Amino acid sequence: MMAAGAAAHSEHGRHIALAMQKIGKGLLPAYRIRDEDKLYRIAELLDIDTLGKEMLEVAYDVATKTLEDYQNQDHHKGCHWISATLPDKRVDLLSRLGALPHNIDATVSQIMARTHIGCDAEPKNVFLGGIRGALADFNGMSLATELSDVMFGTPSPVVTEANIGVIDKDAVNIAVNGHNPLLSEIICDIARDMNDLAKEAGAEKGINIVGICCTGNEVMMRHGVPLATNYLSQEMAILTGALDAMVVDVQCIMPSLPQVGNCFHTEVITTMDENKMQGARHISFHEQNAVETAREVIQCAINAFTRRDPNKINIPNVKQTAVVGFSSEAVITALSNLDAVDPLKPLVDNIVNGNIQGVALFAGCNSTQTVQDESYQIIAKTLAANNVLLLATGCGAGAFAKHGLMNQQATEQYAGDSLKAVLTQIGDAAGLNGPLPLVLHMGSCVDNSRAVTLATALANRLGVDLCDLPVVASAPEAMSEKAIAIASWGVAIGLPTHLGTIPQVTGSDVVTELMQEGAKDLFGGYFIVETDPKIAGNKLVEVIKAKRQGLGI
Ligand code: MSK
Repeated sequence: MMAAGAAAHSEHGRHIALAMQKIGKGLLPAYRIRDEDKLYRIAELLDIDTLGKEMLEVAYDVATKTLEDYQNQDHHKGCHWISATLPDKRVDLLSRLGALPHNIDATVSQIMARTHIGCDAEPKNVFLGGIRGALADFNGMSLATELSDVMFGTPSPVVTEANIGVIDKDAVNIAVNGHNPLLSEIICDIARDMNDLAKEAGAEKGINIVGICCTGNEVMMRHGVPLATNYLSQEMAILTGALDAMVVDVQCIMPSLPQVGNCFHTEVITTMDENKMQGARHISFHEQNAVETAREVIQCAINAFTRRDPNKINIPNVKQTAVVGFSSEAVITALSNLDAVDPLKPLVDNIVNGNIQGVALFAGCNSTQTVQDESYQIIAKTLAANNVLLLATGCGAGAFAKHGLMNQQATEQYAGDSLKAVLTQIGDAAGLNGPLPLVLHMGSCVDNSRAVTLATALANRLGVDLCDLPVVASAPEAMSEKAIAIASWGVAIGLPTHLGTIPQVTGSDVVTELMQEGAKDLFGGYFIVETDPKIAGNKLVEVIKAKRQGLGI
């Protein structure tokens, strides 16, 4: 599962990096570099000389050096992105343990080889091999996130809406579902051009793009596109009878969608040649013809709109305001309103004085083993009442957005007094006329690296390792292989990491012990498996208190 997760995130990252290389050579006119400052910051981070180079040349060099993380054959050299993004102390520890990958592809391949019948059968060795795969996942997601920001813009706070009520019966509704923003970004651009065509077809309000899963998170945080739903309820968007097309790319797409679509007029459109579904229309996407593909997809949706059966339309009137788009840069910008010279200082001071007890990152999916979205809310409310700052990504972010925990009212209602005071101080200084939202939306599941960037900055600032910080992670509904990879690197970088679903390891007492106590000794991070969300919330509060004691604060 760790290898599959690493492969999924890293293929996504490779796709982005290869596209950026082509942009650097001027071969993809539909795309451009939208965040030049970030491009140069990354170039510096990766030790790339930019002197006298054109911006596109720098983009090419950044993409090329990034792709070395898929090709390096020297076992003594680690991946560039891990070395550039984790604290030195952590990189040293992982290196001593032999847990650092030297090459993403080779690491995935090695895991597949060593788990073949008759190979690695020593539990700790298998576990550490898996951890290398998980760290390859971290590397793949870091580069995917950061290069996406360069190409599509670094998210900053934007107000939008979430839940199934964002589907509008008077518009041509197109859902973008999956993970990779390469096509959805262009669909957002081209939809503006084709709006009048939709009106001519009878859609009073033109085209309404809505998001599902993590492609939804990507376009929500960069363009304020409303989120219809997250993983487990993706079929429900079709059941409204008003979804004209669902366009999918990669990962977490239910193969049942075309069958559900057949009960209505909905076009289910696959776009990646390596991700097709029986019964779906396939429109092959390649960056070179991104605009034509986007036009074809949108035209399909407009045509489908004309075939709608009004008697089948039933859109539940549920939606919530959500303030989203808190990249690590956006958090630093918000903090800089309090201290322009040293933006981290207000955060550090409030953690040290206890106004903020700690930080929790919610990551991961929905699972059929739980009531959808419920445990996220229970754990978050417990932590918020105990003055813990909350961050979220992926379908966890979707859960909070849909249920009204990503707005100012939620902060007023659920945050403990000192947390509320800090969020209000930052929000007011940022011109929001009130607090920051209760849960900060950091992006899609590939964007978990954003939270690590923030945690690394905190650790470096305090001169400690990540495992010393009062920072925890929680995946209450972990389901996919990617979620297992994320949780595993969370442990490897030192975070106590809660899982609300039981991982498939309980057949071995040795591995079960290794994940919990054994991992603690090796990494400082460890798994906390707890299926009861009330108990899980309290356990995480206790962990944060213990970490504070360890720091003497
Ligand atoms: S989509 S990996 S169900 S978060 Fe990113 Fe959601 Fe988990 Fe898929």
